[in-house]
Amino acid sequence: MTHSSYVPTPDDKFTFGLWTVGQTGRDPFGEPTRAPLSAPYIAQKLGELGAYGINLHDNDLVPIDASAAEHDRIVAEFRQALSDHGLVVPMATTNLFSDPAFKDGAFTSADARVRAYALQKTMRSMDLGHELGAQTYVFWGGREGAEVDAGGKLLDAIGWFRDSLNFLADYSEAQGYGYRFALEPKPNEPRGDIFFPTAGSMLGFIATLERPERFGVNPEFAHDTMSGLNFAHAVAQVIDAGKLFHIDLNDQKPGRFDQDLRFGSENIKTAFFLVKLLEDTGYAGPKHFDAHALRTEDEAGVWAFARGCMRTYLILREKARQFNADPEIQAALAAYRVEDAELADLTRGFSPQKAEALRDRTFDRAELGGRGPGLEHLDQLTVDLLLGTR
Ligand code: GCO
Ligand code: MN
Ligand code: MN
Repeated sequence: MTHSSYVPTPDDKFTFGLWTVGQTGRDPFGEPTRAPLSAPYIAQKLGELGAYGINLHDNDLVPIDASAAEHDRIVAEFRQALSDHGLVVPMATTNLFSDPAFKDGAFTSADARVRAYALQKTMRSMDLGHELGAQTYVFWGGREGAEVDAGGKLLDAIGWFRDSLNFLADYSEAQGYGYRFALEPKPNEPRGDIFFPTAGSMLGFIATLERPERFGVNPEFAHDTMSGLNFAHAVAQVIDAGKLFHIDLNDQKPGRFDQDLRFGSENIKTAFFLVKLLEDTGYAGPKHFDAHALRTEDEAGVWAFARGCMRTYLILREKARQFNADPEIQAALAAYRVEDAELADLTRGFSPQKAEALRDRTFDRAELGGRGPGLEHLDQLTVDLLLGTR
């Protein structure tokens, strides 16, 4: 593969949030290390780099206290920049975490006024997203959680969250927006514990909504990794449920604070199996890099970060193709699986006769337990492939 084949085009559907490349390096202990970048300038730079689109929270673009006239001017300038640089806004979301009003939750606040304000802010943000052409609307409940449970609202919070999402799904229909909603789980940070911490918990919750077909999941690499979970496993379950509506790609060391590292910079094997999963199953949605440059970096480092996220995805995509086409790997994979047509029939689709036949069947446990599946060999072939020695 030549170097140039790892340069993205909009067809690759790579997206960045305004808040990702626009992140200024502020952290809980230190001031920004980079100057803010304007939204039109971000559009120009991402267009040059071959990205497909830009995602945003309402207040990434329009300040929370902007007048109607300012709103219109800012949105018009941004739309112009998007069209000048061939970018779209596939996903929009609401900032329900920065303002002190949301310090104890937005949709799950114990204060009915805060819950109503969160609903109002989200409707306005959905209007903005629609104006910009967004079709996916993400809910990340950064403040929907707790440090202490003394408030006794655990069950209420689930109900309030459900009421809000049902209301907003109806709003989307009433306005003719047709949004698909993607719920983004995270275990903690900024709250000590965030409600609905995993993809599986979101899937369970979606089934309780009035319009479950409008809701899916927006899993994020770092969020599962923070808890020591395997992100590719989580995404497989979301795909199996038909609920992969969006995906946030980045990287993270397990057990650390929320690092939002460049995609593929840390857990290269999980990143590989994730890319392989997305490519093999034909995921066609945007691939959103929800990450930011290291705080050490200047603006050049920001664009090196953005290029790196996309380049690594493309390299891993090529590696996945190589994996699928490698005869030795495919032979090892075939040897790993033991298929048996008679048993397949017997174990799929219950009937009393099948149950009877299966009960009477004799299995050679010693033979089953003695079989070597060849996973060491297969995994080393994968490592060789990833390290470039195959
Ligand atoms: C985080 C989250 C956010 C969300 C974003 C869009 O850990 O901070 O991943 O970046 O993805 O707010 O919903
Ligand atoms: Mn995150
Ligand atoms: Mn995210």
